[in-house]
Amino acid sequence: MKFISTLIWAVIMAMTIIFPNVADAAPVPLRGIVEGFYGKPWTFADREDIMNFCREHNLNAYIYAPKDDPYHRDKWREPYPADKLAELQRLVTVAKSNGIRFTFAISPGLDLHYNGSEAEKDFNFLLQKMEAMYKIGVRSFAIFFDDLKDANGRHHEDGKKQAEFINRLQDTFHTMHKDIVPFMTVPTEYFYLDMVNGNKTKSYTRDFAETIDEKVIVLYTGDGVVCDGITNNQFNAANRIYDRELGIWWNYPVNDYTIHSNKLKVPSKLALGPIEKLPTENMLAIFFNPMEQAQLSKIALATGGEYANAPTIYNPQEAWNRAIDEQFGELAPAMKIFASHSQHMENSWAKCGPADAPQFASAANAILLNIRRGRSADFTAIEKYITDMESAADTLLTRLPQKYLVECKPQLEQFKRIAQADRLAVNSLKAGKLDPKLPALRAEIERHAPTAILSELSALKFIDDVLELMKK
Ligand code: 14T
Repeated sequence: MKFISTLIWAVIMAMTIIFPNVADAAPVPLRGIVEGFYGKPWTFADREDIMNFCREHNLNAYIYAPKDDPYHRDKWREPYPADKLAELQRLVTVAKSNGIRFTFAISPGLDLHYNGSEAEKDFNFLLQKMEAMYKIGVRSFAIFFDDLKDANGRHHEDGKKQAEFINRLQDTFHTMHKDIVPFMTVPTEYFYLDMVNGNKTKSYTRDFAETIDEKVIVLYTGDGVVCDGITNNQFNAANRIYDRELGIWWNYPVNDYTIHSNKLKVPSKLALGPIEKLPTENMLAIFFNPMEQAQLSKIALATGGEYANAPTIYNPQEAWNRAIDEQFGELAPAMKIFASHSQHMENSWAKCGPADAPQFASAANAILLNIRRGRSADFTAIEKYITDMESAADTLLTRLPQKYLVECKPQLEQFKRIAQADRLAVNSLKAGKLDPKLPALRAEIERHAPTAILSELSALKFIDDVLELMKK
C-alpha cells in the first residue's frame, strides 16, 4: 500500500516536471456567461439552448442581467409578471439540471435611494424581488452598479454607501435563507483605468473596496470597458486595489456598441473570433458577455470554454478551428473564411479581438507597396483569397441553416459585395485603369454599412486604398 501511494506520488511529480503546464491547467472555478448586453435580450428558447451548450463545454455559470429587461434595470422595483416568472422558473430548472449555477442580477443604480425612509423602501423592494426569485429556485444573486455615468462621463455614486447597501442585503437575505451563495457585484468604476487617477486609487473605488464584504465576488472588465486583453500584471494590479481576487466580466463577443443609431437597433458587426489574451493565473471567475446573436456567439463562447478550463495551455487559433468545425460541419471551411473577416472589434473607446483576415491585409499591402514604387505586383495570393471569399459567401447564403442566417444575412451579403469590389480593385490595378463599376459598388457598400460592417482594416480597406491610388 505504502509503495503504491509512493509510486503514484512519484509519477505525478515526474509528470509535473515533464508537463509543467498540466499541473496548473486547473479550470477557473466559476466560468460562464453573463447575459449583460444592451439590445434585444435573448429569448427563453435561446437561454435554454445555451444552458445545454454550457454543459457541453464545461461552463458552469450563467448570470441573468439583460440591460433591456425592464424588470432588471429601468423598472427594477416592479415584480416580474406571472408569465415571465414562469419562464424564469423553467430556466432555473434547466440550468440546475445542466449543472449550471444560475445567478439573478438586478441593476438598481439608476434611482436607488441610500438614505432615510426611501432607502428602507428600496431595500424592501429588493428583498421582495429576490424573494420571488428564491421561490423559483434561485440561490445566487448579484447587484450591478455599472453604467451610471452622466453625459459628461461623470458619476455621483458613493462607494461606501453602495457597498454597505450590498452587505446589508446579503446579510439580511442570508439570515432568511441559509442556502444562498455569496453575492456578486459590479461597481460603478468597473474598469481599472476608471478606478485610478495616475497611481492613486479614486475615492469611490477606495471606499467601495474597503467596505464591500470579503465574500462578495467583485467583477471588473480589464483596463478598459472593451479592451485588448488583460495581462497577469494588469490583473494583479486590479486585484491589489481590491485586496482580493477579482472576477472578470469579459466584453467579447458582445457587440452592442456597434449599433449604428437609435433607429437601427441591430449591431452592425459580428464578433466571430476566439477569446484571447486573458490572464493565466489567480482566476476566481470569468464571465463572457455575448452578442444578442445567440447562435453566432457560440464560436467565441466555445473558445472561452476551452480557455476557462485550462488557461495556461489554451491556444486561441486551435480552439477557434475546433469550435467552427464542431458547430458548422461541412460548412466549416466557408464559415472560417467569413468569420476570419469579422473578429476585430474597435472604435474610439473599444478594442478587442484578433485582427481581421491578416493574410489578406498583408497580401494587399505588399501589392500596393510594389505598385506605388512602380514595380510589378504578384496577384496570385490575393486572387485566391477573393475567389474563396466569393464562394464562401455564396455557400453560406444558400446553405446556412435558418437559425444562423437570421443572425448574419446582412453581413454575408456585405461580405459578398466586398469580395466583388476587391475583385474589381485587383482588375483595375492589373489594367492600370479604374473600373467605373468600382466606385459605384463602394457606394453601395457604404449604404449598407449601418447594418453590416466587416474587415474594415483588411478586405474593405483594400478597396479604399485602390480607389485612392487610382483617382489621380
Ligand atoms: F458591467 C460592466 F462590466 C459592463 O461591461 N457594462 C456594460 C455592458 O452592459 C455592455 O454590454 C458593455 C459593452 O458595451 O459595456 C458596458 O456598457 C457600456 C460602457 C460604455 F463605456 C456601454 C457604452 C459605453 F460607452
